[in-house]
Amino acid sequence: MAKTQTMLVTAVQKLDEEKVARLVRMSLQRGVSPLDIIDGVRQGMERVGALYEQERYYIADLIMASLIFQRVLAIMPIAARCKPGLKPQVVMGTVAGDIHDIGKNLTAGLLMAKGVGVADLGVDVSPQEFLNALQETGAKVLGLSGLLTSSYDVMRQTIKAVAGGGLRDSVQVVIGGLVNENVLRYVGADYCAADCAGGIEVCRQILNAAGKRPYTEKAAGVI
Ligand code: B12
Repeated sequence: MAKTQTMLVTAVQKLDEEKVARLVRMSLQRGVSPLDIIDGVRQGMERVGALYEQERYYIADLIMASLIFQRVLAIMPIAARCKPGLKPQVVMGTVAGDIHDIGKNLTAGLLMAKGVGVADLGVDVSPQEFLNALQETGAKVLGLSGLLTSSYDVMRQTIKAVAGGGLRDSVQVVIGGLVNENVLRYVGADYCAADCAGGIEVCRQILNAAGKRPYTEKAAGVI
């Protein structure tokens, strides 16, 4: 890992907002890709999460980490490239009971930047709401985000609801967040993406009719 990237991961871990902003600007000026920068910030946030788990950080620290991430996104040249008003090809949301949305927002934003229409349903989305959106839009990809262990059951219920609505054969389900291959099998999804680069690639492959191919990024090791 390059020195600046290592410094970035550490600055996020230490919740040093100003240093993070400085390092992000410096990396952009040096031509580091926004996705690599975001990955560095994500790694720092994983460390924040681990410290919280060890009870060395508090909930306020998780909130601070998410504010730092939002600031990084504001510095990134992503939002400017989003094209609103596209026909939704992907329905996406964070499943019921879960309000983590940074990764989902990032993935949806980057997909739109690549010209893919996304119906983003937000957070705490029920299985029925996902089904309704698929029926209304005719989208062929369903993106489910979840970062809580309890979200796995909700993902499973959502996929069952899609099947109950007669859409399971025509809709490909991609899960993201704190997921891995075991979660993929448990919930009955088609693809699993642990980062947005992989998620975007898999959505594009599906939309280009590349067919069903199980896909996984790094194992998150949560189950
Ligand atoms: C920031 C944060 C929060 C913020 C969320 C702010 C927000 N607006 O999202 C706040 C403070 C609100 C929060 C609250 C809670 N949190 Co929290 N949080 C985190 C933290 C530190 C970072 C998550 C994050 O944003 N990462 C950065 C993004 C960019 O990464 P990402 O989400 O993984 O997304 C990437 C990919 O997964 C992918 N992706 C994501 N979604 C999708 C969807 C699709 C379709 C695709 C293709 C790709 C994709 O693309 C992204 C970019 O690469 C994690 C720690 C961790 N290890 O992740 C804990 C963590 C997820 N939280 C945790 C917990 C326990 C909680 C709380 C229950 C705490 C509490 N006691 O209240 C609450 C839950 C509230 C709820 N009902 O949801 C635990 C979950 C443990 C578990 N296994 O269940 C974690 C793991 C921390 C820990 N180690 O204990 N949290």
